[in-house]
Amino acid sequence: MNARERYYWDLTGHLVVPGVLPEREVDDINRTLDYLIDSGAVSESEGGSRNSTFLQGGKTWWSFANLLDLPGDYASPIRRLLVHPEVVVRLRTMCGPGFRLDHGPQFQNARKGAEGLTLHGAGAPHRDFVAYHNQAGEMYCGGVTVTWNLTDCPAGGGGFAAAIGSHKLDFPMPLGVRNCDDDGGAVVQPEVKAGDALFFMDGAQTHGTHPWQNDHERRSILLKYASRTSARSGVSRQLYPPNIYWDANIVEEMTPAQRAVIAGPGWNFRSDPTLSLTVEEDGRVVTDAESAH
Ligand SMILES: O=C(O)CCC(=O)C(=O)O
Repeated sequence: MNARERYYWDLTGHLVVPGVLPEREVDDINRTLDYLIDSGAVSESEGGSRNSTFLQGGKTWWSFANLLDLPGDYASPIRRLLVHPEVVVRLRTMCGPGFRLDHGPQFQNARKGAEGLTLHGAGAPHRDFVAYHNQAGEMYCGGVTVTWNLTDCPAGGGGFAAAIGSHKLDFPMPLGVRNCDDDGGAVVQPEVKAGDALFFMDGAQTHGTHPWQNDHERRSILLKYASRTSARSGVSRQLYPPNIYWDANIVEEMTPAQRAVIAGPGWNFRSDPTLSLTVEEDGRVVTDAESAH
């Protein structure tokens, strides 16, 4: 990652690296995606424009959650993306050595008229598992997504959109930015070409999708990486139970509060009150599930 890229990444929260995949590799991946679409394995879903006027459109998204779960030859071009050297050199700087794939690779497609997706993620409120900071010349980001583009996304034609610098913000996101109806020029939808790799601070940067207006399909594959110490989603929910990490004799006699603190990492704990602790007025430490509040 050179000084120019570092500057742009730190300033904006995303980075387009042009021309990473040669045409031959783009074609290989497109063949895999053709197979996926022809076999009917993709699911059609709403884009998530909610009550936005700007983001409105048709229900014309196709998606597939885990492209590693494809038969033999179809998965090979996707596996190569996992540790592509152009990704590795940059993620070492962006997330620190030891970054990992948290979830994906997921396929995202849009056809002409496809609605957009409201913007989400932000520097504030602080969320440790995706937060960005920069100290003493070292950068650190809990969650970075690499989007591989298999078709062109001309600027202004729809696709990935982001609020520049929002990963450093300390103010709540205005509604006009979330729904793109009145973004005051804060949101950009950069040009990305087939074969380019787009990096963005997933969760720290405010980002989403502008409606797809191009005649050709959008085809993007998103790999959701995390720093080694950050567990965002993916399999983390299944890996919470303390008995995955500790022997049965250690876990068996423990109180629910003791079990909560030896459970595994992940951010989904917010929806599971048995995994977070609180101190009651009488000084007892209990899980939120047990708490009287
Ligand atoms: O690439 C896009 O259109 C945006 C994807 C997105 O919002 C996400 O992965 O959270």
